Amino acid sequence: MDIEVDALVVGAGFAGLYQLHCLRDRVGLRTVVLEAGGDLGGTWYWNRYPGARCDSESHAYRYFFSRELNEEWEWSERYPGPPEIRAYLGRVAEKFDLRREIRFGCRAVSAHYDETANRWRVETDTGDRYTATYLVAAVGCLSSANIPDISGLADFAGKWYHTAHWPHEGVDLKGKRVGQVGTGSTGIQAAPVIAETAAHLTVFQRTPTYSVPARNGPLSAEFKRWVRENHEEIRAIACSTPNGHAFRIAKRKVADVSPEERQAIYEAAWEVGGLQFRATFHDLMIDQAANDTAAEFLKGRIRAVVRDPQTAAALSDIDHPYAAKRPPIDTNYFETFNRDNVALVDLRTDPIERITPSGIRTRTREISLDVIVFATGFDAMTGPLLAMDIRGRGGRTLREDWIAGPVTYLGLQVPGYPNFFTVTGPGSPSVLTNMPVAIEQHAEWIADCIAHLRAKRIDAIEADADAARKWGQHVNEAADATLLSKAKHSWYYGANVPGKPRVFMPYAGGMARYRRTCDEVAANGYTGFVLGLGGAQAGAKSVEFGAAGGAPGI
Ligand code: N01
Repeated sequence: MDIEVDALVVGAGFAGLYQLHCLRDRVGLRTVVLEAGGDLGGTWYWNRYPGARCDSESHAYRYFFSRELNEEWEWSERYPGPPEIRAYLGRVAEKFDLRREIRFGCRAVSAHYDETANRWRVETDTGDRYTATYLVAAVGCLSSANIPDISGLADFAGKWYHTAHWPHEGVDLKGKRVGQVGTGSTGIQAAPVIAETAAHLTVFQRTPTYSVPARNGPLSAEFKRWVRENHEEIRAIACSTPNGHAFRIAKRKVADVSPEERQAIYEAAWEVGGLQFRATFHDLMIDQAANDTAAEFLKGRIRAVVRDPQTAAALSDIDHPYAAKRPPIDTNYFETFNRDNVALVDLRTDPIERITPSGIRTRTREISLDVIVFATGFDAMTGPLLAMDIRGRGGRTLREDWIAGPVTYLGLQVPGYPNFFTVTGPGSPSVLTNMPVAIEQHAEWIADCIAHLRAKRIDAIEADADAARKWGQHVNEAADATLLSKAKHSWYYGANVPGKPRVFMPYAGGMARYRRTCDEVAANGYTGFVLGLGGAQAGAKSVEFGAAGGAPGI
């Protein structure tokens, strides 16, 4: 079936839903959303592993565009779990009547730009063909599962699962010997819950990681009322902090306080729990000596909790600054290693050699398993985009153009791909922020941009190649100005996927600063973009982003 629309949005998570609302209801475009999953939710549709929970606090993990929506909705816990987030998105879809434009179970497999017609031609795995003037990828940053290529997996006689494709009906782990590979944010959430039901859990750890207790719990009636009554204040904080969370980063530096005060600050933050721990000092992410103090505090906590000294040493021998890799938060993660039915394998000293029919063989032993859980993360940021066959001008593929790493302008557009937008694409703050805040800013910017094009009868917008090159430089400099650059083996650099170019992908200059840059670009006539096919109505191209330093957006 051939279907003609104004705008085609790919993905029906937080990003796709709001993009649909903006384009259809504010700009007045005929808009359709293609969604591979069977329902709304994006990452929250797929990630149903034991212990899955958001690590942004619920009062900030939401849309801010509608006060009425927030007055009607009440989160039950400090951190929402997937069912509650899906229920929230369901309410949003119902309130704004979004479902009728969404095609579920429909994966976009290719998107080719037809230069003659100035249209995007998109094909789906259901055989539908769409033609659209504007194409918006709202495919998420962490939606392409990374399943490690460990030899022997096909011969494993038990069952194996990746956390991001957890069966919706659940997995009965009762009485099972489970091996969990991976100890990032996901693995740290999953292990304590798996350990409660499995007969035995072996955690295979390649890189030890810091974690701070989440301290989840039900929200009091008083707090819920405060959230309802302070919509604008919460929004103002989330939109002005570098990381999009509803808490401010302290202005003080580590050296401003005595060691005793510092200890008291860390202890208080430890009790409060969650990502606020990294907001205790302004310089934690830019000064190694400052970061060392937080790192030592957190390593000390691991050693204090974990009783077996060898296990404690393996868990706390962390090789990167605190929060240089995405910092997990947990509920009883380190405590789990005190259970009789849990063991840790340190892959740095005893690496996996292969998977056998009956379990996992490391260099020194074979561990018998009924179930393997891969909590091994994602081909982040570029993975979901490159999974589609996207072709721009001259039939060039995005794969070719990104062979050395993603090239974007503001994480919003790619040179050579007119009228194609990415929501929270590589080069934008995205994963370094509280995602809904970054998503809202992008969806609104894209909608305003398209409204501008239509009002001025401009047929296309395309990132200028030179502006994209300069932006890429700026993204690198922003990362280099922080300690994020000290963890070159993180997924921020694509290091978790063999063969992936090592390029720092998100923008570390902070969400608030990024928002200002995007606003200035638009206000100045879309500097750095070429307006109109052939550049006939080219916008000014000269564009400066200033020095890269400043509080990082994490
Ligand atoms: O993935 P990860 P994740 N052999 O890449 C290990 C978000 N998130 O799913 O560190 C053995 O962080 C790998 O080891 P190493 C959040 O942004 C949000 O945990 O590469 N091990 C690592 O331990 C987060 O950062 C929430 O050496 C292998 C683990 O697998 C992002 O998702 C919740 C391996 C992967 O960690 C990704 O987190 C959960 C191999 N071959 C996640 N390959 C919220 O609450 C990989 N590993 C919002």
